[in-house]
Amino acid sequence: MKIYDWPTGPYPARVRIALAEKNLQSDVEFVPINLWKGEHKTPGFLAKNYSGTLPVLELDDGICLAECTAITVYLDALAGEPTLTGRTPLEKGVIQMMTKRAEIEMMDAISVYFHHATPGLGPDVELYQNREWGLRQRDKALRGMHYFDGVLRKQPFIAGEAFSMADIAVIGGFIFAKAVKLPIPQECEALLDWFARMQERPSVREQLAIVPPKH
Ligand code: GTS
Repeated sequence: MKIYDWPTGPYPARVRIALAEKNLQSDVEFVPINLWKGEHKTPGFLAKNYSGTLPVLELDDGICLAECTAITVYLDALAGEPTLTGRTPLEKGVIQMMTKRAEIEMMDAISVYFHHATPGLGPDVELYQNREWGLRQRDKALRGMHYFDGVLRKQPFIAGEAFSMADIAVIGGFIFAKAVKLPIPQECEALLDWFARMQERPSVREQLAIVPPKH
């Protein structure tokens, strides 16, 4: 298998964490795609992923899977413990719901902030920017952090009693927040405690230790 990725990218980080949790890193070859040069918008890459985003998992027969959630579901089904996407129908449903919520309410909102209200990937890649929209999405992400803080005041993990793909999605949001210098509000104590606990996991520590390359 190949993974088209960008080593410090917050979305690719989600798949790297899932791979490490499932002990599958040695089964994949990482192929770097330079976002700053717009390599993810070339016709060749768009043929692999119509959305022009990373990460993409390419199987040995050439089939490509995009979207962190879809890739994680696939990887989870390949190997044993820990289960990242749930065992019972209810667990599976809740994990999918909370993963999507982590994207809509936090990670994707931070991404819009980055692409619209900061220089983003630079003028050659950011062909349209709407600062007002970006700032609104930044505020939405901050509201999302408060929401997840409330969730974690009642349960140890984002989707309930066990670590899952939903925790990885919020960790991805935190990695993005750090990259765009958006601090986690100090009053979100349960969220910050949870993040400290997440960093006890080697899969997460490994991602946080990667130093962004110069571009
Ligand atoms: N919904 C997608 C997913 O879950 O995979 C979002 C993927 C995404 O936005 N990836 C970023 C990207 O390709 C990569 S990174 O910012 O995390 O490194 N961004 C480039 C762009 O032009 O949007």
